[in-house]
Amino acid sequence: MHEPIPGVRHMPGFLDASAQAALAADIAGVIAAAPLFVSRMPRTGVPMSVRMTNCGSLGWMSDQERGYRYETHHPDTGQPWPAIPPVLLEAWGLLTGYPKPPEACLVNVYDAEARMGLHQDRDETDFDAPILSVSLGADCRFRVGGLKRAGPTVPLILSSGDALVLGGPARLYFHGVDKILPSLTAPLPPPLMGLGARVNLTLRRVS
Ligand code: MD3
Ligand code: FE
Repeated sequence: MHEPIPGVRHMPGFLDASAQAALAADIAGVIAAAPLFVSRMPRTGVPMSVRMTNCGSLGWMSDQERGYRYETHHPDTGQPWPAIPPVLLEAWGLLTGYPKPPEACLVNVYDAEARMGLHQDRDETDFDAPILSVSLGADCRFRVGGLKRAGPTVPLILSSGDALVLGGPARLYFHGVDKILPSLTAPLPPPLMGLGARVNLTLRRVS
């Protein structure tokens, strides 16, 4: 565990192979109940390259008409999001120490060509709570900057089983996923294999 950037805590190998496999099974269950969907950029309607779903009481989504937001129900099925798997709630308590549980767990599924442009996470009203990210599957080249889009950024490799906690000053830092590096790593654990190359779980307190 190291903190090259204040507020960014990277824990390589936080989940071992068997914990990753168990979590992958949980996430396959989430996707079965809440199918992957494609969010679109506000105004332009350009589809994002990442497919997503959510678990928890609130789920993040975006469409052309109403933009980035949290919703209590799945946009296609109209059902409430499934529960956050207990292992992720335990990781939240252990790694963030935040007194309240996460409300949202965004499940991002990347194929080999998917990217996520530099952005800030600011659709929440509680910026005091940290964000917890857990990665499964292929490595990715991730980038963290500062509070201004144009400032310098630091590259970071996220691998399967890694946890990342973003708190304090880093909570509002610009960040993005430059590239999935499928050749360098193991495939997604079996229940998720075939859905994509990399899955990231982002836990947030919203309100
Ligand atoms: C650094 N997802 O869903 S998670 C997102 O790998 C998102 O899917 C990426 O960015 C992914 O919004 C990155 C790690 C992460 C999350 C929030 C951050 C890094 C962050 C907030 C501030 C700084
Ligand atoms: Fe983000």
